[in-house]
Amino acid sequence: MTLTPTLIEEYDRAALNHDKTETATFGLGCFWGPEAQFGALAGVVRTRVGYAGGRKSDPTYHNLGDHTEVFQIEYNPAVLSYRELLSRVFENHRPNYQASKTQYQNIILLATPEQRETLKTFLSERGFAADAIGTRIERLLGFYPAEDYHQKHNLRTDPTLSDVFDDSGYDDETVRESPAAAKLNGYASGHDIPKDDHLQTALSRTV
Ligand code: MHO
Repeated sequence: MTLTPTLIEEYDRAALNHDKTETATFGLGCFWGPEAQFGALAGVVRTRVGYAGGRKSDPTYHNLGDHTEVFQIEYNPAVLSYRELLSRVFENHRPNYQASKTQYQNIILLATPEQRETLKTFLSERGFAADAIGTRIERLLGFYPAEDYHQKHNLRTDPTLSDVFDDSGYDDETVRESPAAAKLNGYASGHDIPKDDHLQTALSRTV
């Protein structure tokens, strides 16, 4: 089996039948890396990158105002919990440090009271006081998707993978919202993707 447009389309169609997903939003520096890393995880269905945490309306990469680069993941809570996501977020940054540039700050953007509760418990178990760490913790008030060329950035720079999406006739928005693209973006960045995944099988037989 090789990676084909049909395989990608079938993978994405199957993802539509997933149980309800939940959405989590974090900032951990330049958004390209964490979008790929978290996109590779089992249970993550979709990813996108964007700008949040500030007040400026309609920010763009070159006119960001007070916003921060963030990544947003849609995940299946039956497979992956918000708590597990928090564990990974804390493996991926130093809570006692903060970037001086707002663009690259570490930030946890809470979307629901449940997320707030889970974070509170998580922090107290780790011995952190929410107001004593450098990591920003705020309510998610808005999310502005970043420009298309930032979405699935690593996938886009790998023609052997991105050509398959072109052959499927996917436009930029479809790539942004594609579950297959989230996984393959992780793969393109050197992350393992789930072993029981048809995409992984296709890839392991092409290389
Ligand atoms: N301009 C930097 C960071 C990009 S990130 C989307 C680079 O090319 O690596 O801020």
